Amino acid sequence: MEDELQIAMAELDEDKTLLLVTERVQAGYTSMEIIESCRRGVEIVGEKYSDSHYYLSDLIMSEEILKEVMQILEPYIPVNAAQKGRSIVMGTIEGDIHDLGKNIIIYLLRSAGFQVNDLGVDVTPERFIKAVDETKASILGISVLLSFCVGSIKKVVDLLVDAGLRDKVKVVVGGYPVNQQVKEFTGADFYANDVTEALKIYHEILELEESSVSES
Ligand code: B12
Repeated sequence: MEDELQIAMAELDEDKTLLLVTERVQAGYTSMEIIESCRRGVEIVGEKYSDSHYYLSDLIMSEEILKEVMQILEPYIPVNAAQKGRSIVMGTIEGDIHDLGKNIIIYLLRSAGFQVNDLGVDVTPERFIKAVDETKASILGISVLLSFCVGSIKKVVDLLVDAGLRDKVKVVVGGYPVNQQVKEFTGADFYANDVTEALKIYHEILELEESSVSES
C-alpha cells in the first residue's frame, strides 16, 4: 500500500511530512506506526544517496526532518513512571556516528520505565564492556548503520566472553544492515530493525529475567 508519509519523507518534503505526522497523531495513529513510516521513507533517502540521486546534504536534511517529527511525537508517547528491571546499556558501535534510531529506541524504552545508560556514538568495544561491568546491566543494545562496522560488534561479544560477562547480559543488535546473518556472525542474542520488534525484545528479556528470579 502506498504510504503518503513515507513518500513525503523520501522526497524530503519537510512541510508535508510534518503536516501528515500531525494529522496522523490527531487521527489516532500510534507513535510507533508514524516512526515506522518515516523510517521507511528515510531508507529510500539512503537508497537515492547510494544511486547518487541525493547528496550528503540530503542525508543531513532527512536527519533534521526526523528530529522535528520526534518533537511532534514526544508529548504523545505514554510515560510509565514505574521503573522496570535492571539497567540497559546502549550505544552506537565504534566508527559509526548514526544515532537517530538509537535515540528513538532509548526514548521509547525510558518512557516505558526502563533505566537506560546511553554511551552515545562511536563507542569502542572496551567501553561497552566497562559499562556493562560497572552498571551490572542485564541488556546491552548496540546500534550499527555502517556495514563495515559490524565486525566491531563481534569484538564486543568476544570481549564479554573474555571478561566472564557473557552469560550475565543479553546482547541486542539493531540498525539498517542488521539481519539474522549479522546476529549469527556477531554472536548477539537478538536483533531488530524496527521499533516494534525492538520493544518486544526488551519486554521479552525482562519477562525471562523476572521468571528466573521468581523461580530461584
Ligand atoms: C540520516 C543518515 C545520516 C546522518 C546521520 C545523522 C544521525 N545523527 O544519526 C549523517 C548525514 C550524519 C550520515 C552520515 C553518513 N552516512 Co548515513 N545515513 C543516514 C540515513 C539516510 C538514515 C539513517 C536513519 O537515521 N534512519 C532512521 C532511523 C529511525 O532508522 P534506523 O537508524 O534504522 O533505526 C531504527 C532501527 O534500525 C532500529 N534500531 C537502530 N538502532 C538500534 C539499536 C538496537 C539495540 C535496537 C534493538 C534497534 C535499533 O530502531 C530504529 C527505530 O525504528 C541512512 C539510510 C538508511 N537506510 O538507514 C544512511 C546510511 C546509513 N549512511 C550511509 C553512509 C555511507 C554515510 C556516510 C559514510 C556518508 C559520508 N560519505 O560521509 C556518513 C558516515 C558517518 C559515520 N562515521 O557514521 C550508508 C551506509 C552504507 C553501508 N551499507 O554501510 C546509508 C545506509 C545510506 C546508503 N544507502 O548509502 N548519515
